Amino acid sequence: MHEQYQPREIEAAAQSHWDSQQSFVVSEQPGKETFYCLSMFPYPSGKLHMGHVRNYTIGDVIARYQRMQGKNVLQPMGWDAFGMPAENAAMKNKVAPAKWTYENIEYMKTQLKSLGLAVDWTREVTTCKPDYYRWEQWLFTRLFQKGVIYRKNGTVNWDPVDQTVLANEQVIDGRGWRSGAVIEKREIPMYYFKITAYAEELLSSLDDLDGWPEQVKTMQRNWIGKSRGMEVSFPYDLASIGSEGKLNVFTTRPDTLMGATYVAVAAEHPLAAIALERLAADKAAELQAFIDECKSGSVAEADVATQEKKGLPTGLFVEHPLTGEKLPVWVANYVLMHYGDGAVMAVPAHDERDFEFAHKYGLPLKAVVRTAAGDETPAPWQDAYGEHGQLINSGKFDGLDFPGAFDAIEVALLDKGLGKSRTQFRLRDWGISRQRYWGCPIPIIHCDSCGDVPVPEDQLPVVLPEEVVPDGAGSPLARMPHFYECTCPTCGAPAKRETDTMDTFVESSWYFARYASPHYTGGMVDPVAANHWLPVDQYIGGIEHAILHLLYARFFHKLMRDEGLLSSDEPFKNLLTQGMVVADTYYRVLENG
Ligand code: ANZ
Ligand code: ZN
Repeated sequence: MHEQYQPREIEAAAQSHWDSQQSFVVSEQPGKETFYCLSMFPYPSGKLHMGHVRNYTIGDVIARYQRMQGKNVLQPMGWDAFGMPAENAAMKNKVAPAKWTYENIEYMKTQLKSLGLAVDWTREVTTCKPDYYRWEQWLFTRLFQKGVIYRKNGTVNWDPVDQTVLANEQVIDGRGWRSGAVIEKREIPMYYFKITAYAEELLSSLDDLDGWPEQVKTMQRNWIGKSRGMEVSFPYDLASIGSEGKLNVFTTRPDTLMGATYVAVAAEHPLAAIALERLAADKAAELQAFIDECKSGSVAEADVATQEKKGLPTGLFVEHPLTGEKLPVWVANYVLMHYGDGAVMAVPAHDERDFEFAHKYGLPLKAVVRTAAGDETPAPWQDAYGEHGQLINSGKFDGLDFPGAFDAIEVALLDKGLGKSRTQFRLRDWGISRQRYWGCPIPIIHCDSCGDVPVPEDQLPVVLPEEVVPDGAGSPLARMPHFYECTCPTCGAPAKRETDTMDTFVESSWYFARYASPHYTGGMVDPVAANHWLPVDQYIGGIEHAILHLLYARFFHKLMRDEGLLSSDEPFKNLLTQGMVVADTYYRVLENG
């Protein structure tokens, strides 16, 4: 026995003993209490970093503790292997993303193994392998047939020099990261998961997740963003617009209706097109230039929120639904076409964005909510007053509080057929089409006569060719006839295979379920094994995944439940989020060197 701990010797001996004994290989043992301990799987970026070590150590401690409690503990590991870094590395080093990825996996696996984690390596899952993603494609075809996946036009960042679509993070200050060209917005057909159909459940079942940090649940609630508001219609002013109709807006503050002093529409809104026809030539040209400007620039929500507010008057008017007063219609860059109705009733006294806009263009302000200090106007006007309060300057609604005003104004609008309350979610449907090479192919065939045909089950998987080195100019798959040329499964005519791949968040949305039966060939999961192990008892990972990954995984779990593949409602019973390791590691050199 050595006096000092000899890690190289002792750990190597212990690890080879565990290996030969298959100490951490587990199987379903009915009757024995199970514990599924899962750490978020790594992206094979090259080498492990301290964040990995920290994360996996936490998971390993929990797994070993539970084993010592006599439980049948599953602790699996795998690789989140598709993604853009592999394409970037490929372009830099002229090596295929597949080769780069597999080599990284091999190296990182030896690193992970040397940590001596109590992992059942027989369950290793690698998401870029066809035996994994074929089930993702299978589920896609099922959901497409059910209408849970659908196709519509989506807006993307288009790099006019590289002739390619860019991800939001590849747009830097409105320019392409490689070309430096000013990015344009483009509409292209994309596939969407109808996650909004699950918005209500994704929100309400958060209440059952007692083992999740409150902070993460709050972030998810805010992301889903349920708001009760009102649909309000502003009748067209016949003289200026030239036809009858109504402008619909969505507002969460119907109590401020009497304070609306103008309305603003998105650049893509139909009223903007009407304005172009009716304005004098010079004004129309100016408006057209502004609309074009709005269409360029990044599509990222954060960029839209922080950009300088700009707009132009259209010369059109609408009528206030309750007073009949004529309100000018503006086109404004802060109004989003794909949110609500693509138009807002602007209340500069109580909405920050409207305040900034009205201030810039000299539009009137009308205060309709008394401030907490009891003032009519927060003098001097430096900012909008966004709090709820008692109504003022609102005629018969004066004195009402927020809920009272909400109801009374709804009654008044219903009476005129110009509005009704509506629940709205901030959550959008999940667009998963990526014009990238290193991802799971979308299993759709486009036929001139049959339309979008899902690839039949016996033709799955649609295998991604691995010997490809992308060059950054669009997806290489779109230039590979032997990949995209095919025949229509329905009518047998020549057809074209979809060349877009899926968002890599799709793979990480169900890997936890695949670990229950990683070698199962009869389906996405073996339902018996899935129900044996799931839900995960303890999930461990970085806080940076608090919103998207966890929301998509919860969504997928419910999709799989509704396919009859598993029976629980939620994938992760307990969640532990570790912080990110961002600082330098401090160390001290001992006297002896
Ligand atoms: C009038 C108003 C007065 C508003 C006020 C707010 C405060 P959430 O909570 O995110 O759902 N809005 C509606 N559609 C929009 C669009 N397409 N683009 C940009 N903004 C839009 O927000 C709903 C609020 O966002 C709505 O309520 C509307 O502004 C704005 F004192 O209407 B509000
Ligand atoms: Zn066909």
